[in-house]
Amino acid sequence: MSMLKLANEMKRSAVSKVVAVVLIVAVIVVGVTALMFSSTLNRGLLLEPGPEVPMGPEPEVPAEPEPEVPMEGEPVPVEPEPEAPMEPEPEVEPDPLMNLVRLTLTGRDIRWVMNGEQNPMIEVPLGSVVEIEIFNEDNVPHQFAIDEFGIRIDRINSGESATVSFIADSEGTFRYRCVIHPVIMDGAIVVTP
Ligand SMILES: [Cu+2]
Repeated sequence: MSMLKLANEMKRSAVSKVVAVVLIVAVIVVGVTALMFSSTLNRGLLLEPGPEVPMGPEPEVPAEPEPEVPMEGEPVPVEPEPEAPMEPEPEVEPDPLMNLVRLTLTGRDIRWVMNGEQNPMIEVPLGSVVEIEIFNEDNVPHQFAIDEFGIRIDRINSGESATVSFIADSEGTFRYRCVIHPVIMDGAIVVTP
């Protein structure tokens, strides 16, 4: 082999070596770059929010209506109680236990007549309410009176009538009469116990 050939061979060998080194370096660079890129990618993946895990829609908690708490100092409205209907006060009525005696007395022939009897004796229980309806069939006026019970009604003219009532609250025998004809229109009322 000539010297030139050898030189060429050496030169070719050197070139080969350089190419090899360059290739190696290139591979290293590419590899490192790839690693760095990978690392960056991983970091990025780590940092970036992962794929969203599909979460079911959050169950809506129904908001409980807050009980209305009256503010302090605020007047609490008080519902007015329904007014009880006013009951009318019962009118004072006569004691139902009280005995009511209804009588009819007629002035006829200048006498007091009851059931055909002239100037009859009238008996009533003590404490009874005595109601006497008086008719005047005579042509003259009559005037009924019982002094002990303070009764003296107005004159009853011919053909007219009147009613007198009183409580027989005294026991005994009393005189009833006509003020105008006291002698012949005179009877007794007996209040019995
Ligand atoms: Cu008379």
